Amino acid sequence: MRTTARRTHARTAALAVSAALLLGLAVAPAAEAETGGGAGAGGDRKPAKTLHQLARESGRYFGAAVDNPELPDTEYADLLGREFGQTTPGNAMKWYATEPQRGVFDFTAGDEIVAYAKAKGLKVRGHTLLWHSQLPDWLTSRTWTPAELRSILKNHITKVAKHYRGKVFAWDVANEIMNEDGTYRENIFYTALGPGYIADALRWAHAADPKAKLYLNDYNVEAVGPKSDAYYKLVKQLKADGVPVDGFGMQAHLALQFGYPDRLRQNIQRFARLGVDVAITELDIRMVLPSDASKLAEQADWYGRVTEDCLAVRRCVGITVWGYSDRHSWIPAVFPGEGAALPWDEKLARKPAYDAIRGALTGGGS
Ligand code: 9MR
Repeated sequence: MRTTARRTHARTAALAVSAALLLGLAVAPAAEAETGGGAGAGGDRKPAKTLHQLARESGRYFGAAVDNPELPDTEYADLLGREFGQTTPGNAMKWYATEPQRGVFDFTAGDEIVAYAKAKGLKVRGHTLLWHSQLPDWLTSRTWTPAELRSILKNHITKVAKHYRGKVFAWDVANEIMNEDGTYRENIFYTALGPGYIADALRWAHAADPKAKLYLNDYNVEAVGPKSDAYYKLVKQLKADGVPVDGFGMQAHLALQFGYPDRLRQNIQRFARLGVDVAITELDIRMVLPSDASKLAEQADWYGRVTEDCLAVRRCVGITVWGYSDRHSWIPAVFPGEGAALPWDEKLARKPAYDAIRGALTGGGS
């Protein structure tokens, strides 16, 4: 139903444009209408609001991840500054980058993103204080006693969170700590310290930056299922124990071939009822390549639905897309033969997904 309605609407819009062209009417180039930076030729046309400005109207943010090597691509980076109100560093704040040697901290890459964000008026989500992946060799290449590992983890979290105090508004404190079946992932911290490392990490992060919103964050948790159930139980327990947990991040790396997570809205709602915020933290919607009009229409429909599902719950505070153009995306390297996952294409032209997000943010569907 929903897909049909959206497609019908898209078709109607396309027909209207064709009709206007036939009649010789001026049709504003999309980029100009979006970011014209001023009035149109007649002086009476306001530039269209950006995705973030629209999200802002309901008290939310609309953001995108960025990685340091992308910043010199100024055409690309300018779009980030123009369209979004929030950014997440794709890699710059991960352990391998911030503590490349034991006790030796390097904030160069993270600071670069923070400076860029500040210059463009974007707020920053910190990502991530604790993860099983992208750990430095010094940490993974030998074994540690539980006491050593606890002290290493505490020091890392404390130093990084203190450095970015006042510069990030939220942290993904613990990233991807559950298995698909809802058991704890046996990362080096779990193996040495048991599940209590998660509460400790949250407490240390809170001590270092009392104002930052502290999140648990994972993928494949958008639907209701064993993995999201495990987080639900964990967040409930942490709250009951007075542990500082403020939010649950649903990464939302979706793929058309696996179907839409139908109970996303209900899932967001149940976390909100536990008294935590929810954020869509790493949204992208990939497809098996090549893309075609029907896949792009389905992708657009999904982008619209995710946006609507977030908007439907007061405590869903914002949406971050993981990159924004197919020019720079992690997907083709990890899932060969898949991609085209973002709302802008390689040439930075807006895809149907962009209009669908916009439609959802303006309450008119896509
Ligand atoms: O976008 C990140 C990419 O540049 C890295 O190569 C990759 C390494 O695992 O991590 C990507 O970001 C991940 C994020 O930190 C956590 N959730 C999954 C993301 C995609 O892999």
